[in-house]
Amino acid sequence: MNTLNKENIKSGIIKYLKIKYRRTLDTAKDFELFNALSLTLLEHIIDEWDNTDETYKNTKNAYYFSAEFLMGRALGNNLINLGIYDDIKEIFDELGLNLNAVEEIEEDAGLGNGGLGRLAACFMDSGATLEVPLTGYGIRYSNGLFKQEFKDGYQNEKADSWLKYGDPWSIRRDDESTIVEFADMTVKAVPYDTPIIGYKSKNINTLRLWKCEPLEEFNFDLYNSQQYSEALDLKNRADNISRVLYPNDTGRSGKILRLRQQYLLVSASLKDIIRKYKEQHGAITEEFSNFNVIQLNDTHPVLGIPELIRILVDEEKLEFDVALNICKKTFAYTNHTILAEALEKWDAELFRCLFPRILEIINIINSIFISELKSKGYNDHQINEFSIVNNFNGQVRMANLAISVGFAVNGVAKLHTDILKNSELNNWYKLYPEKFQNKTNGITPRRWLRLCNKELSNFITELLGNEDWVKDLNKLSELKKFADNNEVLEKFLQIKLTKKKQLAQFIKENEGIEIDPNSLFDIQVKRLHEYKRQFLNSLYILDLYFRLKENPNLDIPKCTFIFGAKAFPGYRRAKSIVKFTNDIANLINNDQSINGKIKVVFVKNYSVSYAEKLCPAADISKQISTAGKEASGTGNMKFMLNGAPTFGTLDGANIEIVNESGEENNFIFGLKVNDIENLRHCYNPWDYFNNNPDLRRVINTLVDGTFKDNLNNDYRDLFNSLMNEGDQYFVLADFRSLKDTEDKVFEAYKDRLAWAKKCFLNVCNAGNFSSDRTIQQYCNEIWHINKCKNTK
Ligand code: 26V
Repeated sequence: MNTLNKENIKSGIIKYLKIKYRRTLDTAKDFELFNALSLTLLEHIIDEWDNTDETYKNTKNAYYFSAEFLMGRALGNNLINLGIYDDIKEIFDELGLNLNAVEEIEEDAGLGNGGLGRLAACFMDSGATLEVPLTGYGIRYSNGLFKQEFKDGYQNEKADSWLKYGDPWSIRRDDESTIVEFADMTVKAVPYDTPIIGYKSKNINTLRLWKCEPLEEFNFDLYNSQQYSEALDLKNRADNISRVLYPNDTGRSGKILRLRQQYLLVSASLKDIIRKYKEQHGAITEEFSNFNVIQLNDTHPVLGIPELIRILVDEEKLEFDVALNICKKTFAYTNHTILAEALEKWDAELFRCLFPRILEIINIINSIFISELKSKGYNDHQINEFSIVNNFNGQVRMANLAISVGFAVNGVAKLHTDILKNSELNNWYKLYPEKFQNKTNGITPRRWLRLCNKELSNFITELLGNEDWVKDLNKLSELKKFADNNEVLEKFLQIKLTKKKQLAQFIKENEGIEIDPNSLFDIQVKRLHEYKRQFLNSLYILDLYFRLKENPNLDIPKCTFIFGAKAFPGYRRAKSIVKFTNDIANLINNDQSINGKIKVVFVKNYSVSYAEKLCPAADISKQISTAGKEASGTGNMKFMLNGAPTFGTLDGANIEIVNESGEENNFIFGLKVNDIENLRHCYNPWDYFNNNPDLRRVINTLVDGTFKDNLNNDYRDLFNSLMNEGDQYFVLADFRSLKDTEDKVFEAYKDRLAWAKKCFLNVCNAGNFSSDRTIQQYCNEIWHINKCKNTK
């Protein structure tokens, strides 16, 4: 560390308050302190950042291409990783300032939708901590994921303005801007670099995000001839490209914007990589892939494949087959979902309008690929399944492009990879068995324990005698020897209560609802989707409420059910589930007759920073997706690491979680993948409806007027999804099993110490779910890159 001590931190803060805001310490606002402190720290790491770049120059580098990086807040995490959190806290205390308030003023960088974007952020942290040359490339959306509000129980979306207090950690690098050409417009991609600080390491990696701008601020000629709006129109068209994360892409204009984003990302990033390569190595040859490997985070950046060929052939004058060979050794692809509707397919016609040369290249790749298939003896039907361009409707299938050219394809949890190999992508697996790999996801222990649960972190450090576990999470298994130590378990429970009190306070301030920290906190937070089955959870809670009303002496502990979820703005059913859950919460929370025995809170605007408050406070982590549908899940890992048993189906990474921590320390229920396969042919939700009066009672509330939906048939539609459209996600089939398993939770929760032991053993066994382990596997098995320590 470049001489960071109390004095120069203080003087740094004072200096930046003065030059940025004309303020002094006693008049500074929290956001001004946030910026001044951030700039002070940035100034101190710049040299190490430069040195890290130097260190990586002559070695193989990995690039993570991702349309999403869900970074959350930077300040607290950077303080932890720099190892100076406590020092800064002391300085702030001495100055009579509130560090916590300054941390809380920071807006989340919400440049992602959910798991896929957050995984990218965790990977960045692990890359720097493991000291590997890993750079992230993405888009600097001016507006990230929408802000969620509720009105009459319905979700409303507001624009997110994460930049309102500035973005002190990023540096705009105008000098490294690149030009990106579309058929109908040429724009400038300006890089903004954010340092990724390795935990207690001198390696500072880079996240480079592109902002799209016009080549000229405005067209002077137009302006001069007083065509003001035309002059600005060109600027707006360019600005729009990086304006907002995932525009609604149902219409043609939305699709075009989304494609422009994808092309901007890959074209600018590849030109950047090539510029650096040529500075080091001169002209491009097949050697390129000995120095560069690109991980495609889902299909969103797959246009990078034809774009690299275009650059190599058209600009660097390589032969097509050489360029294609380079691509075959450079790109690897990660699949994050088996849901067909999420696999990208684009009309070739859109490609023709935006980048005809890219379409031409895709067609050439495809014809080479098809002749290979022919020579291997595949028939026309099989070939059309593999084909990058769909023969019948002319659509370009991005996953097919990625798998046919890329050298590796990976799933994100064991079950997910098996499903890809054995069913979804079985034809591809038979064609290229050597390409398929599994890389079970992970989470960074820095943000998801060390930062968000300092109380538990300190206790773990005290028990283990050092902080090595933060960098080597498998060390948590050494805690197992305390699993029967009542004193340790009591202290562990005390910490859980502290975190629950903190969350209760936050919920009171933000949601206006009082919850009892001594009640059981059952938490389900994640994106809202039918397959994740928040609906099943809501129906269960409603049933519990009805039973409680019938029998006020029902033997259950006091419970608080917490939801957090954003629904895609255009996903009607997901939005109806938000409304239904809010209506249930309203009904239950306002019914004095149940004495507050159960409460339901749907927190608004669930985000990374909200997750940091929720995960440490959970008694139960709800992970109840239809088996086979959740590729991995990573929230499940965050809860486990903070000591909450998983209440879940055998799906995604839940399976590995339970394998590590034991079925006896979790609550597994419901249909398994096999059961679902067998049941699918003969499934009739009405059988369950007719045979289970409790289930019938709650489902009927959707159509009997118990709840009102502004007369727009939202509830009727939800009813239909279950009863008249075959209940695709097996909500009815799993209802009874969920209920029986909830009863087991209530029973187990009665024995405080036995409960504490279950929770504690989850912490002990969470080591495998560090993203450090995941990234090490990517390094060893896909990227073939080595640790490269910055020693300067
Ligand atoms: C996207 C969409 C968009 C349109 C509406 C339907 C739909 C359904 C699913 C998705 C998911 C896109 C990819 C994604 O975020 N996958 C998540 O990746 C995580 C990291 O690997 C993984 O833990 C989650 O299980 C997986 O859902």
